[in-house]
Amino acid sequence: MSTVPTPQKTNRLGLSVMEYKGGKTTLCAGCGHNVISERIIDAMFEMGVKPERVIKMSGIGCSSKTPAYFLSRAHSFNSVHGRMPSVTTGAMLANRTLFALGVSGDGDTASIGMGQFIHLMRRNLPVIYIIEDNGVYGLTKGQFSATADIGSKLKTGVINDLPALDTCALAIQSGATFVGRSFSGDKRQLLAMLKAAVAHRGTVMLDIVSPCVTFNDHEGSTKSYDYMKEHDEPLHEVSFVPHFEEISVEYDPGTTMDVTMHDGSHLRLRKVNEDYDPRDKVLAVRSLMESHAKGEVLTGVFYIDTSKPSFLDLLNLAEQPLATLPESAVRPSREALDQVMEELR
Ligand SMILES: Cc1ncc(C[n+]2csc(CCOP(=O)(O)OP(=O)(O)O)c2C)c(N)n1
Ligand code: SF4
Ligand SMILES: [Mg+2]
Repeated sequence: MSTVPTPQKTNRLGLSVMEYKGGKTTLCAGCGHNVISERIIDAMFEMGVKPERVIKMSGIGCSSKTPAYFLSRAHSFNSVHGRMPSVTTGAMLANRTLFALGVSGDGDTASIGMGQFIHLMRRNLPVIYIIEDNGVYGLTKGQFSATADIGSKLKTGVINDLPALDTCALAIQSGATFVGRSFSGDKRQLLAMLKAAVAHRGTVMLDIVSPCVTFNDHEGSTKSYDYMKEHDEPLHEVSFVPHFEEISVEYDPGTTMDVTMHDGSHLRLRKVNEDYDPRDKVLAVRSLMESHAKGEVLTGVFYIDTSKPSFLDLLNLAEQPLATLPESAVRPSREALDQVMEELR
């Protein structure tokens, strides 16, 4: 009896999920970063993003190694520690048709890369910037990073006596237009947020708590699986309807906020506790500060602004990617240069 092979599910580009995979991970088994790579694969597949259009950008760290483990058909640039934002900015200016996905760590972002991070947020460059946040420098054997909470404990018994930087509050204040926090262990929320991130045109900053099983998953850590299970406080239930799918589930405006995104997709936030408007910047920062003071880890989409122009719009760049413009279009003629020199005399 012959068995008929089941046809593989394909997306709107006719690609199977296999075409979104990458190399085999070399990270520790159980590392939260591996789960995030899986969700990125799912989100890109389900949104039908063409892999060849994607530029995977990263800095240095276990987290920054992960672009090797998804989308092997995409372009990839593993930059210097903390310098991914400037390399990404350059790449996007050279070719505005690319789709930028940056993966960083809490060390890569909140210490050596902080200056670059803030300026990237401020510019609202179209990029999805992910921080795989484990509160330690995993690659260099688990020292505290600047996102580690005050009072959290290393395996060696060392207590962190400095306050944590909140990268979400910083991103909102600096100018990013889609900011949220999730947890690698919350499959549904993370996938919905990543898909919405794909639909956004501007800087998306997602801080994803991602436990380091080797150096920061013990009792006394505030970035462990157990701690997150007990303290994760979802602000709302996040769901997402892409523009190419028919809306099949109606919603009650009294309990759910529907945000229409640039491409016509819908981000739906069903309230869990109280009214929350993710378009209110002050409320977003206040909610983050209040929940932190209560010892909770607030997750969800904190802030979204679909009206602010992206950096590429602001610069009024030519539609044709700069990288493909012929020399005749980008090189001033001798006459033009002579004229400039004349004017400077
Ligand atoms: C200029 C420079 N300084 C220091 C280092 C050492 N170093 C490598 S990775 C890293 C921190 C990585 O931490 P994080 O970004 O949180 O990534 P994780 O490994 O935790 O995923 C440091 C300090 C380096 N590679 N380059
Ligand atoms: S050291 Fe930590 S962050 Fe690095 S791969 Fe292992 S579990 Fe992940
Ligand atoms: Mg880290």
